[in-house]
Amino acid sequence: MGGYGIAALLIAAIGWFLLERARRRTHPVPPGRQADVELPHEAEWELYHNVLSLCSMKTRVCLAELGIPYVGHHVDLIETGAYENLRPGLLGVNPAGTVPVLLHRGHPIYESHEQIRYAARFAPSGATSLVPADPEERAEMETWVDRTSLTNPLEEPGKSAANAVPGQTLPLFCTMVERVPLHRIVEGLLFHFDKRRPLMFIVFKIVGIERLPRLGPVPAAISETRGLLLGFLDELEARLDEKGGPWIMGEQFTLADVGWVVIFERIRQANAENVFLDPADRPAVAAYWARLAARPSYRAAILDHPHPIIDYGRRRIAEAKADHADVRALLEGE
Ligand SMILES: N[C@@H](CCC(=O)N[C@@H](CS)C(=O)NCC(=O)O)C(=O)O
Repeated sequence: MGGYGIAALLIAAIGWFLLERARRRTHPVPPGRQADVELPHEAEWELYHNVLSLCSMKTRVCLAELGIPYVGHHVDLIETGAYENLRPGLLGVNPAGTVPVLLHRGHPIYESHEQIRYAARFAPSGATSLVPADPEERAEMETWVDRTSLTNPLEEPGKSAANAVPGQTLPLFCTMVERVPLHRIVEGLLFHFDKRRPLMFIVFKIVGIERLPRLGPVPAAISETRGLLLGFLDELEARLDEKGGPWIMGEQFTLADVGWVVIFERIRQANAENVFLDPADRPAVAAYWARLAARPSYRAAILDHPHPIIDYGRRRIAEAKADHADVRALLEGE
């Protein structure tokens, strides 16, 4: 190919990239129900979600607890194999490019903590109430909902248990990404709104979990967030002891409990139950998790949404811990 041919190809590639970038441009969206946005829909309630995403799991648990039927649209994130969230389909539903998005009669509701509050408020009549009737108790419940709300885990890992848990998810990302082709991650490098994430996935794919203990700031992030998460679990243990359970607000199962299901589930997926959920360390928390996992909502929202890549990631972490003392020390804080 001559010089002209190469130049034409280069111009075409740049043109394609600029066009695609414009089509996939993201921007922040305000939280809550968007009264001025109405999207095509077939059911009263619809959910755009991902099997692994913490916030998606939370909204699914809430909908299951309320007995709200919904049409689900699964959206792959790179963790489960592709950047579907960066393609025009999902961007038309959420220009921020994230899941979950709950649709009620075609109006999107953004932010999972807003979605669970909204669903609890507008659930069909006859649904169990997930909010205490007493205003003081309601306000107290809100402080617990905040502890399981994901906001900005990179900048504020200590703000909530949900912000601390992504640090404990890094080893899971590192093993799951073994199953994700490199070119799919490169799509993120071109179009993701936060380039740090695809970069991290590429590095994880290249180095593998065995070299995680020597991977720049990663070990420090894992041990810092482990300490933070253990602090939140200590607080939860004290609360359950003080209230006598079975739930955070006492007898009533509320939105405060919904968020913990998915924190515990993430700990299970990351093969870290012995670090965080040992009954010898926190008996009330361990018993609480057993009660949560026995609820039908856990089956409907989590167990009924399996993905082979999650099981693979969990298994690989177990193998790496068994075979490499430094990986075990990093993940278990010995
Ligand atoms: N604060 C938002 C978080 C939304 C969010 O960041 N979702 C993640 C999954 S948990 C996502 O879609 N990430 C896509 C990506 O980073 O590529 C909520 O609670 O809904």
